[in-house]
Amino acid sequence: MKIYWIKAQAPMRVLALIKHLGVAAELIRIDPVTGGLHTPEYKALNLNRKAPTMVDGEVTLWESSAIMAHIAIKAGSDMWPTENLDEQVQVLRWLTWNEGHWTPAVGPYYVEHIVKKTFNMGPPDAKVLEKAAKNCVKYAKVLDAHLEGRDFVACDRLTLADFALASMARYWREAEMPFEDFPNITRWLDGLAHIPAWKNPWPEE
Ligand SMILES: N[C@@H](CCC(=O)N[C@@H](CS)C(=O)NCC(=O)O)C(=O)O
Repeated sequence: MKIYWIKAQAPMRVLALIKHLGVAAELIRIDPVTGGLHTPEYKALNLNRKAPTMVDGEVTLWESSAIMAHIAIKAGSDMWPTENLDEQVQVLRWLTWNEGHWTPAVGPYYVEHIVKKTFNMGPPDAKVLEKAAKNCVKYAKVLDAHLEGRDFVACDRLTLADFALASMARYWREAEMPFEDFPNITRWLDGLAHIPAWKNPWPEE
């Protein structure tokens, strides 16, 4: 299995999962700054020109949730439930919510404070952040209420939903996400930080 990755959050979920489950894979780092996502070879694998992309034998996949499901199935892990389909639907619900609501809600903070710094793209844009606050709080309320009395997002155990949702928010302090009034979210994020593969998802280089 080959995983093409850049140092950003969608690929990070996949890298963390691979490490957590001990799956053997060739991890190929791409430099987005020098056009690595726009080469003819990469576009032949992923016309979105985004990372991650997985190639496993005949299967080429993009979208981190789909890649994580493929890896979990292959590893026989119930982080993507395949025996109890009600559980699978619960995980799917949160993976979908992540793409549709959570990522757009917290993404601007992550991009302005973390991505720009990582790739030397200049200072955070205060106007973008000001505009983002209302949406972020709206969806943080949803997640915080759901996490009341829970340590994990779905199925009372670690699933792909935790890695997907937490990836955008793990640097909430540095990214200045307005989570001070959402103690269940910050407790959950701090709890995940105890998982070694989550704490250090990046490959040794
Ligand atoms: N929904 C996609 C998101 C893919 C995506 O947007 N990847 C970002 C990194 S988190 C990327 O490749 N950005 C590089 C660029 O847009 O040039 C997934 O989950 O895989």
